[in-house]
Amino acid sequence: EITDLIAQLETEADQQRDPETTPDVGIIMGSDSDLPTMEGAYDALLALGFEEQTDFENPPESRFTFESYVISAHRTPGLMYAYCETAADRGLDVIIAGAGGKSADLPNMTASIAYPIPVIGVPVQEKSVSSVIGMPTGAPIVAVDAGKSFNAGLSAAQILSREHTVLRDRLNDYHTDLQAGVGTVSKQLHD
Ligand code: RP5
Repeated sequence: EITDLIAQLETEADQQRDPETTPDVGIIMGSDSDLPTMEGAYDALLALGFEEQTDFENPPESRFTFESYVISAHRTPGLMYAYCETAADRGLDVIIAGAGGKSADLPNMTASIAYPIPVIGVPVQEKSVSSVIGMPTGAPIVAVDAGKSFNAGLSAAQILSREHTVLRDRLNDYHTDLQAGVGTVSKQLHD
């Protein structure tokens, strides 16, 4: 099954599709068990009007899309290489990669292999931080705080927004909404 998936990724890369029809953001994680942490990235992108693209051949309606895969640096290294090496030709602009445990190597290896596609690393646990962010000079990764990934989704949209004004507007709206509850006296405390 892994070999089928690798072949599929290579076929998709060969198609050289119009970037408007390919996923913009790839969300990958080392295990299904990372999903509760990685859902924040989905939530942020969905809130900004992205849709999940589950079928590479049939893009959803939204211009902005993401895909997601479970890929393990240790259990499926061949798949990790194939995903990273085909990422640019498959049209991805940003990758969000999360992994947990002390050997959280998926984000850092993805950043190395998929370079220069920007990779946003999500350390699924506190103990994963050093393996996600501890990169040698010349092999950069950007990362968010441990255990939550909403900001990773926002950061991915920020990167894309440099090219897409509509995303810039949506991020500004999000920021305005965010400020609405700040600086006011908490009603809850006074009720
Ligand atoms: C890491 O090992 C994964 O990213 C996950 O956080 C951790 C444990 O994986 P499971 O044993 O739950 O599949 O590579």
